[in-house]
Amino acid sequence: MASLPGAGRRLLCSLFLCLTLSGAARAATRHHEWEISYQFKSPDCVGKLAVTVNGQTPGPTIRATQGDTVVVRVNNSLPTENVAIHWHGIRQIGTPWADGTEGVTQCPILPGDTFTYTFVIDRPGTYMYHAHYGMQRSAGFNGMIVVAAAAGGKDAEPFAYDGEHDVLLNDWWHNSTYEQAAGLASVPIRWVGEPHSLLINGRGRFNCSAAVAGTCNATLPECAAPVFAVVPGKTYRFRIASLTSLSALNFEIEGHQMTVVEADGHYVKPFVVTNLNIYSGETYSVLIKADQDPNRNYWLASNVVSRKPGTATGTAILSYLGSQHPPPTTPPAGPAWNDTMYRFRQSVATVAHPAHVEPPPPRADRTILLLNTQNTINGRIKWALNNVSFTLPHTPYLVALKNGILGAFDQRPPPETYAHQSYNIYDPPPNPNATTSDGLYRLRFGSVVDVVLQNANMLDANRSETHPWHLHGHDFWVLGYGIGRFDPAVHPATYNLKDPILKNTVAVHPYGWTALRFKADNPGVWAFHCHIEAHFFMGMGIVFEEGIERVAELPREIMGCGKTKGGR
Ligand SMILES: *[C@@H]1O[C@H](CO)[C@@H](O)[C@H](O)[C@H]1NC(C)=O
Ligand SMILES: *[C@@H]1O[C@H](CO)[C@@H](O)[C@H](O)[C@H]1NC(C)=O
Ligand SMILES: *[C@@H]1O[C@H](CO)[C@@H](O)[C@H](O)[C@H]1NC(C)=O
Ligand SMILES: *[C@@H]1O[C@H](CO)[C@@H](O)[C@H](O)[C@H]1NC(C)=O
Ligand SMILES: *[C@@H]1O[C@H](CO)[C@@H](O)[C@H](O)[C@H]1NC(C)=O
Ligand SMILES: *[C@@H]1O[C@H](CO)[C@@H](O)[C@H](O)[C@H]1NC(C)=O
Ligand SMILES: *[C@@H]1O[C@H](CO)[C@@H](O)[C@H](O)[C@H]1NC(C)=O
Ligand SMILES: *[C@@H]1O[C@H](CO)[C@@H](O)[C@H](O)[C@H]1NC(C)=O
Ligand SMILES: [Cu+2]
Repeated sequence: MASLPGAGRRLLCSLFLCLTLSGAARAATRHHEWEISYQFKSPDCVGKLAVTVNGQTPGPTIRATQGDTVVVRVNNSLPTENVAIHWHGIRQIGTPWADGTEGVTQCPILPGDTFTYTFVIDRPGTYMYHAHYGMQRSAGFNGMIVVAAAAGGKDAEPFAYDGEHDVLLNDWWHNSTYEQAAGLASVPIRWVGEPHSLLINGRGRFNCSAAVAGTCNATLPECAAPVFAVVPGKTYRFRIASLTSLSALNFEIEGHQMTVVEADGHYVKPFVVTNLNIYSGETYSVLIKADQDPNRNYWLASNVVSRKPGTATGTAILSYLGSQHPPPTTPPAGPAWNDTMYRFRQSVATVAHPAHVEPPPPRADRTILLLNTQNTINGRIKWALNNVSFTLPHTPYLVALKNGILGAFDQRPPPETYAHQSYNIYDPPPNPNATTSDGLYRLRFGSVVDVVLQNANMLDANRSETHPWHLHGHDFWVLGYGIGRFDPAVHPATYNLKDPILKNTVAVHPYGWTALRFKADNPGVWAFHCHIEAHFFMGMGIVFEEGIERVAELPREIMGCGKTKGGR
């Protein structure tokens, strides 16, 4: 790896930080030791078991500088549960085995086992990490990765600020993830419903009079509102990340306009909003100026949009006073939850910063159209792409493909398109029966791939949800959005090929479509899926392989489950 110390370089080491110095270039190796365990927590004042990193939920923020190598040694101290950790937004160039996607890039880390993730962070920006095993993410296993730009490099920020705050948004249920997962797989489905609370940096506030007696304590410091201190007249960068399991959110800072400057690690042509829509798996940076009356505090608020809300506003305090004193107002309730066009406009407005445009290749070598539908299979509710609901194999694709293990997954590739001229996206599926598959799409190395995600009606009449799609191992150019039926003969002519933003997660709006382009130039096997925890669990994902022959020898630690070479 480029940033490991080489001959002729000086190595400076403290306990957890080594610096490699060679001329002006400076890359550090940042070591972390993580113990994953269950702990009793009360993030919203209601006690519950949570999966924690070194006793915390959210876990510690990883801070690094572009070019650094991050080493995380993980001890799985969960007594009866596997673990895998995904580094969301980090492309894992040269280290596809460190992507942390159970079933795709590695076997799960067993209880009592230790596993070390080592990867280079090649770009500045705001990223996240979270569990990628079953529905474990929603048990509290999540955190942020904040990467500074290399000093004086070409990726230096095209904006200035005086201070910085990190905001991790989430939703939270009192039901265990086991109850939730078993409920989703039940016939009939037992749906957990809207979140009990919305969390900001792991804190929320449930109304204790609605809780089971003895489970809720509103005066616990653990669930006190987070406080973000500001000094009048200064400009702050807020890094905002969402790892919700279900909810699309709208975020605002009462009385303060926000200038959007970064999305998923890429600089945005600045635009001003009073409310920011943020979908699970996305990150944004906004700048705010502390220019309001400094004799009071203001609310930070997150509200559910896109689904009919059943959860109180998530709140925190913007403090001019340096105190926890609650603002004198009621927290803002956000925009109308069903105003799709308002959210659509923000999506369209998010384009690359003029000084940081990376033009996409002018045309694609291959186009995959994916119809997103809700379906039934043997009476169970599922999600499917082109009528195929995804299941994870027991042998990780990366291991099966690299080591030539036969019969580990369905060798038939899933369909590349659907009857796009005749399918009525506004009606429930006329025949909702779909099939399951663990087949994957194999991409020619270096080819340019377009994916168009077409949203449709769910099983219930007149309902279509927002799906935030996340691609591992790449950023994609967001070429266009539409509402209605995508027509391959018409809409590609409307694509933004001039200054599209690069992202790793993008919304597909209700009854809408979203078109993406990426280059299949990162050897490995990469998941592409809806970032709603329940939707991926119910089959809403696919997998791409590219350049497997270029992947270096796999570390043995990722193997050992499912079929093994020479084994059964
Ligand atoms: C992880 O496990 C190893 C081996 O059992 C142990 O030496 C180390 O202290 C543990 N680290 C943490 C953070 O628990
Ligand atoms: C969630 O917990 C509540 C209260 O214990 C229970 O009534 C409900 O059935 C649970 N939901 C699921 C999906 O398990
Ligand atoms: C909490 O719930 C109780 C009972 O349902 C209700 O009377 C009260 O207004 C609620 N408080 C808040 C702050 O929502
Ligand atoms: C609630 O939490 C506070 C602060 O930790 C503590 O002093 C109090 O005893 C708790 N109340 C109950 C009923 O446990
Ligand atoms: C949103 O829902 C309300 C009723 O809850 C309805 O009056 C309104 O027309 C809807 N708005 C849109 C944009 O669909
Ligand atoms: C869907 O599949 C079920 C069996 O799981 C079958 O009973 C039902 O008739 C099928 N529905 C249609 C419309 O084909
Ligand atoms: C899905 O499969 C069912 C059953 O084979 C079929 O009737 C239906 O038309 C298919 N739907 C789509 C969108 O291809
Ligand atoms: C769905 O919407 C259409 C058109 O607005 C309406 O005619 C129909 O009654 C609605 N169906 C249901 C089940 O609400
Ligand atoms: Cu979804």
